[in-house]
Amino acid sequence: NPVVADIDITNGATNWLWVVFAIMLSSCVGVGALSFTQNPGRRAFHYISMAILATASIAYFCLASDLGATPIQVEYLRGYPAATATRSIWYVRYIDWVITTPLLLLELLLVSGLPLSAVFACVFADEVMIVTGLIGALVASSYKWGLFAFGCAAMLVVFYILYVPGLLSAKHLGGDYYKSYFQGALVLSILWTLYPICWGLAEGGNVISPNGELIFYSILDIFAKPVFAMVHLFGLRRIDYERLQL
Ligand code: RET
Repeated sequence: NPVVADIDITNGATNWLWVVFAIMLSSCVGVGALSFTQNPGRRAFHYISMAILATASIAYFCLASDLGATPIQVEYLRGYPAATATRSIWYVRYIDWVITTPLLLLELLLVSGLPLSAVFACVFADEVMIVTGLIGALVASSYKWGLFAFGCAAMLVVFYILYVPGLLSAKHLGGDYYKSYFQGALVLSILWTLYPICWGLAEGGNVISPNGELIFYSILDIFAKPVFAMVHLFGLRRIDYERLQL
């Protein structure tokens, strides 16, 4: 097998990654400041958002400093079907996701009024999704697609809980709760669906370069973390919090 250049060169995306780091850190501080405009009893969602944004800041610090990647043998390289090469797999992003995606779900599900058992079921499916994605990314053979399939099935379980029992329960809480919850669930599910697409093109199929992958995921992360936090926090201004168990 001919050896072609390893596709782990990520120069050039680095400045952009520092920009994303700054966006995450300043949003974290911004949400903290915003929390002071609310009564202490209405700050739980700000604190969850701050935890998410703090985790993302550290993850982007690692990405921008070229930490948290490992070379993995590539099975298929576009243009070089029989080539031997490695690709940088940024495992650090999965460490971020395994912490932040359950918190994002918690932020949303706390508005649904679902019982703790349903919240845990959803968080469990979410963890299956992230961990299978990580293992799949670290596997060189095409068994990675089996892990990817488990991950996608787990994401469907998450969406089922959000849209079936979640919506029903939010409806019981009342119109304003329902509006905030539905808006959050819609934004979240549209954005989350784009992550496995990026995975398939990057870690999975090696169709896009690691630079392209860093840009793709980082734009998604900006929408899924700071932008989602803002949309959700402003959406919550219309509810009275009295029916929530925080
Ligand atoms: C993977 C691959 C396995 C199949 C699926 C995936 C979905 C990942 C998602 C990640 C969301 C991350 C967020 C980060 C925070 O900003 C693991 C890529 C379904 C949905 C929201």
